[in-house]
Amino acid sequence: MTANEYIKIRFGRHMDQCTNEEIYVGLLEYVKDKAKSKEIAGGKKKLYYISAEFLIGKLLSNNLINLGIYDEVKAELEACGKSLAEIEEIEVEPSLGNGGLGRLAACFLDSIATLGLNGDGVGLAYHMGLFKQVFNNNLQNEEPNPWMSEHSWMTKTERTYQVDFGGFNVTSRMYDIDVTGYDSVTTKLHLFDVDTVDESIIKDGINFDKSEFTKNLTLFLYPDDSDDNGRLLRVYQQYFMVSNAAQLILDEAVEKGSNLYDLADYAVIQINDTHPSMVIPELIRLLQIRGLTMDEAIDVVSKCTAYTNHTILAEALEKWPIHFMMKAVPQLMPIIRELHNRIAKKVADPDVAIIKDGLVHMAHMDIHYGISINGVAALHTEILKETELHKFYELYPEKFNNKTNGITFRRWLLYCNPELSKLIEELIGPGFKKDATELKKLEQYMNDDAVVQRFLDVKNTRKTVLKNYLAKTQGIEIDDNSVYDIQIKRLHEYKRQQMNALYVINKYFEIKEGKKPARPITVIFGAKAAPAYVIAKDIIHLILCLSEIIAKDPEVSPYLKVVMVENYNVTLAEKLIPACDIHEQISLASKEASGTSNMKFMLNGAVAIGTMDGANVEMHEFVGDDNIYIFGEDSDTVIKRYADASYCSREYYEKDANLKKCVDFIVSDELLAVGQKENLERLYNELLNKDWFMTFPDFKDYCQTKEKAFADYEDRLTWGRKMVKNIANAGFFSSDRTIAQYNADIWHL
Ligand code: CJB
Repeated sequence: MTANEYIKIRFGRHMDQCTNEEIYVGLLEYVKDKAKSKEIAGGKKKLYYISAEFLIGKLLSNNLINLGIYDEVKAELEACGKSLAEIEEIEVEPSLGNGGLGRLAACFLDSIATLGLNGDGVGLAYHMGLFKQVFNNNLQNEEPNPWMSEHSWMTKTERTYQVDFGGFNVTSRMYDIDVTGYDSVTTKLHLFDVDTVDESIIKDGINFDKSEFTKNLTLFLYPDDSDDNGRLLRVYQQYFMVSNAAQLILDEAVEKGSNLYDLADYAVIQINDTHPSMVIPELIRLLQIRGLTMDEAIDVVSKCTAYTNHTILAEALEKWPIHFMMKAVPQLMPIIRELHNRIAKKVADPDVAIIKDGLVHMAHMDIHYGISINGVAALHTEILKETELHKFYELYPEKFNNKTNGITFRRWLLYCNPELSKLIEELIGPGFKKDATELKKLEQYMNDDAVVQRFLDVKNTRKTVLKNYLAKTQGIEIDDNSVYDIQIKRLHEYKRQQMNALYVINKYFEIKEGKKPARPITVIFGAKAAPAYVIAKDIIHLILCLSEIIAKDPEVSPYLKVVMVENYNVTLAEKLIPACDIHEQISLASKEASGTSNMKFMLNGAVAIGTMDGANVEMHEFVGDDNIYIFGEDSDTVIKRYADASYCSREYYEKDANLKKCVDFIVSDELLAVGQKENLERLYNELLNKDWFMTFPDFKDYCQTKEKAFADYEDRLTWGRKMVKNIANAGFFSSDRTIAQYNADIWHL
């Protein structure tokens, strides 16, 4: 049945008589039906990918592509004067993630289904998602980001569980979202929720009564944790997620014939960062209830779980105070103590203990009681082994392994850049859609000027698409003849948006002094700051203030434009990435575990300016010095600087007159005229007295390297060759490769 026929039955009218809303609902149901027909019984063993975040993005087009009906449906719509792009606008993007970790989980689900593996995602259905970012007076404000609606990709299931917390319990319900593989099977993302959640308790932005846990449990992702009730709520959320997951895992295993002693033959659990770590004691607890002894339960669970580390930043390696755990999940503490004691008996070193100084170290539990620990890029895994988790590596060298991240080429090439996808297909055939390494064949065209020109033409088309999109959706005007220099990622000091802002200031001065760039530059930022992360919000404030004063300055504005897109999300990324010329991957070396936007940009023919950090290192290896702009100190130097505590930002500031001038501009009259004194002074002082992520030592090299990139950009064909080289070498970064490696080394499905 065609979409048109389906809609006719559903609404009693032909598509051309339906409203866009009706067509959207019709297509949604049509796709769900098609997806259902591709569900498989599944093998004996199943992967459960548990994650606090699944940043899935809009699903309509992605599903149409994966089901192989995109062109057909698009043509049907066009035949009755409708456009798929307009229909897509009706869909609300679910905001179930924050950044790379959540988007990675979504890419992984796509690849799991595409490879036909028996694996599901498990997470939570946050009613208001993360938050919606709104700018007022050059400041970030937070608002709820509702996305659930009557007609939804989520399907209510009959599966409900009881989850007991200290002092109260709730009944959960499971909702499913179909995950369609590309020309393959359908798997599931299971999202748990509670009926008692009450959206009306949200007042004034994203504030709500944090003590009403049955009403607020699944309201928001990452609720503010700056006070005790907020932190407690996060523990409740995590336990709610894993208790549901554990009950589901055991039930499904038993349904398939497990006697529970052989659970590892039926289930493997990937713990995505430490948020789902409590699944270990929870499974042990449930197995004991089902008749196993403590020894047996620990033995069984230790064969089933694997942990992925996504960061070496201490703030993200969760440690929960015992008194929180006693209050929230008292039933788990005796088990955690037992797990701790068993390790303590074998290894005296407190650095590897599960409980230390009144805190439960979630990652330590994952490492001692799991089968695998992996980092997410080669450098990151080496740093884990050599530095951050060295003592664990000495204990369990065989458990450590690397799985360099990847991205799904369906969303990040076929869907978001149809023009590029078509050109590639014309040149090397359709094989790259299933086997990304075939992109390498593009290298044969690097010296064919006519072909290289076509890549440049596609880029120009996409730059105009972005220009029109930003004008329409955000009221932002940009010049599509300028160089698009883009940094989009969570706002965090280690990612160093502040260094990019200092570069903007540097350029502002240069232009004022008469040194005009060969071509106008558009610097685009997109980033949300965690609501309680004060300095991150100050950096957003600085960028928005810079944007305003530059736009108002007739001397500078013809040559430089600064844009901060509002509420950066997957939908915006899909427009920004294909249009980008130069992408910023400028984290302090050692701190960005991998990065995944770097891979998306590379695939879409943008050239990186980056430090030797995360997956940039592997990208550099593939494309060579001429096709990526590397700058800055390397991770060894940085790690040493931290170790000997020798860094003093003020020394750099005093020594480098240009740096000083740029930093001082943050608190200049010009900026204070459009910005808030408190915010700008706080940021200025932070940089001058701390600069914890060492922007000053890299600043000069950064500016010089950017100048080189802008100069090179003017030789258009040479630049085009760099683009082709990047696209041709992006194949390694397909999440199909990453998932095949997880399966071969860890899951064994
Ligand atoms: N990451 O997005 C997050 N959130 C965290 O709390 C910790 C790490 C990111 O995970 C990505 C996927 O592995 C990495 O590419 C990225 O470097 C890391 O910051």
